[in-house]
Amino acid sequence: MRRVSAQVIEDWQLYSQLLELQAIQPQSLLLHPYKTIRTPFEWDSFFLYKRPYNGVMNLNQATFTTSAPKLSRCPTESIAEVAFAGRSNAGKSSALNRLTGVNGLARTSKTPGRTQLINYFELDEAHYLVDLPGYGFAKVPLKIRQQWERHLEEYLRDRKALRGLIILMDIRHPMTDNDRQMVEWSHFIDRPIHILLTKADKLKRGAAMASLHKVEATLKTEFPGITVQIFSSTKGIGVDEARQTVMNWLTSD
Ligand SMILES: Nc1nc2c(ncn2[C@@H]2O[C@H](COP(=O)(O)OP(=O)(O)OP(=O)(O)O)[C@@H](O)[C@H]2O)c(=O)[nH]1
Ligand SMILES: [Mg+2]
Repeated sequence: MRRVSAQVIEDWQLYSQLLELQAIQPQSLLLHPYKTIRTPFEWDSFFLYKRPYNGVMNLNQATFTTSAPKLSRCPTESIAEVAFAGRSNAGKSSALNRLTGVNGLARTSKTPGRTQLINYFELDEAHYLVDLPGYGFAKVPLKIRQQWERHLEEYLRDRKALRGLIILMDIRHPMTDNDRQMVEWSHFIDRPIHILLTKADKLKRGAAMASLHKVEATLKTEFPGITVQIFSSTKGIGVDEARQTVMNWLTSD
């Protein structure tokens, strides 16, 4: 029988635990039947075909690649990736689906705390979009939350391929304490940040613009260099602008 190291088994156990919390349903297993890793042996020799990078990148080529429980399990061949972070339920997975135009790419849910793993979507062999687990959701068990905070910190600090971070905030209550912590941390480690004020369709135009201007004023004084825009996955508001930022980061040297 093949042997795998204790570290592989430990990582696989963490993966399984998070996968369960993420509650992957049979439908999504059908969508990605060969991509759910069932044993530590498969986990150790996980292999997927990668689309070669031919100099042309298109967001709608995005396909699910893998789910990683921590940095050391993220794809090693990544040259450039853009991550989506934000409070649980802020609309990260919906934004990924809308920006790529691939329906059902990332799992969305009315129940907060659904994305528990670092979910990778490849555009080609070297470029990825990354759906990070949402922070600030009290119902996720404390131990998992602490573990996750450690892994998120490690990912943001040490992931060389990370070209930029899209931080999503609900336009009706942006810059919560958790959001602020996220912005401060990412700003500190010198990663470019672009904020999407999501669910803009839930506010009238005037109120949406007022929220935008308030966040802009805060950023100008406290976090110069960070950009912000309004966004709605449902109504398609701000999609082109957000796509442009993501593509610029992915193609920058
Ligand atoms: N009205 C409106 N609802 C949205 C929008 N974006 C997301 N939602 C809804 O908000 C809920 C959460 O969306 P998700 O995309 O799953 O949020 P998430 O940030 O990925 O959540 P976690 O994975 O739990 O961290 C779902 O019910 C979505 O349909 C939007 O632009 N407008
Ligand atoms: Mg999600």
